Amino acid sequence: MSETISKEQAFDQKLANGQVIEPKDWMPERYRNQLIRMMSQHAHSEVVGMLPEGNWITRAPSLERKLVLLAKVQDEAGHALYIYSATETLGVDRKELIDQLHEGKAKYSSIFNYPTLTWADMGAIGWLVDGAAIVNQTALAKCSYGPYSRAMIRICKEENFHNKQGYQILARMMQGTEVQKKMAQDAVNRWWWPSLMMFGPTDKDSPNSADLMKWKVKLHSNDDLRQRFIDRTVPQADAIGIKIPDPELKYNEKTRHYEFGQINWDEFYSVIRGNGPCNHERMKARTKAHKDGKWVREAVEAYAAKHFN
Ligand code: BYC
Repeated sequence: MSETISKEQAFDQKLANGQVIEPKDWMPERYRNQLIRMMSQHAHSEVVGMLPEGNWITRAPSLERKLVLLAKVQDEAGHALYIYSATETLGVDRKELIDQLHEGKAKYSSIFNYPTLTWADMGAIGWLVDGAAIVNQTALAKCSYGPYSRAMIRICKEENFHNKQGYQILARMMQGTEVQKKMAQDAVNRWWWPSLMMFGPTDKDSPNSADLMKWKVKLHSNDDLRQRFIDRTVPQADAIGIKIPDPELKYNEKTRHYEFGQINWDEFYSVIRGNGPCNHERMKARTKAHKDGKWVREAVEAYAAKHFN
């Protein structure tokens, strides 16, 4: 005799069986809204994330470096498009999400509110920022929402290229002159702590984690992923002679993890509330780009109306 189960029970059972939720499946409103929040923030981060690196395209030190950086920044635009599309499968309009960003109502990753002062920052961003993103996104590639997890699989492949090109920039600089070595170290000194903040507040201060973990959107906590990033990154720093700017960093033979110093959470909250070094500049550049791109959107719409309707 088949037992009828409620929509909620069917949803819970799917999650318990490790099945993926697809757009047409029933889902609790809170699951939908949490995904819209997190995925749209992620898409916005990819868009705003183009600005600090885009700033260096015209100043790349060689044609080869310029080509690589151009390709990387274009990849970030692509990531935003995949994630906006995935978010739209939840029944929300992309324009609405983008308006929220421009009106300062939506968040984007804290990391992109720091300035890129030298060429070595391109190395530090690729190595540390994309490195942190890979750790976070490799986990999200197995999350419970199908369109998001599939977008992550492709994005992670590209992030690996980004990560390697950043590491290679720094490795090369560390084999160069004293000035180049100093520049590479200075970039890491400035990007290390903000990269650790990318994983979000500590588990005890993370209001969204309980729901997201219950629903298997997050498979690991903020602190677990941060630790994973540190454990894989410190040996990479050692290999090229970069010093991690944390006097308390030490390897614990028993736990087989690195112990690390205090993250400045006051700085993190100040940045996400809009008071980081470049928040204002980033939003100004983004809203200007949107305004300047109006004719392109109109042309695309006119073309689509003529040829596809
Ligand atoms: N920055 O409860 P929590 C890239 C907010 S782009 C700003 O732990 P959650 C790249 C959080 O939103 C990669 N805000 O939140 C691109 C929440 O506020 P609301 C970006 C942050 O969602 C170009 C509040 O703090 N990656 O790789 O459970 C060039 C409490 O936090 C941050 C993603 O977006 C932050 N760092 O966990 C190069 C990954 N952290 O919304 C590279 C997807 C926390 O309640 N997102 N907040 O007002 C996630 O995995 C999760 O959303 C987070 C936060 C781990 C970031």
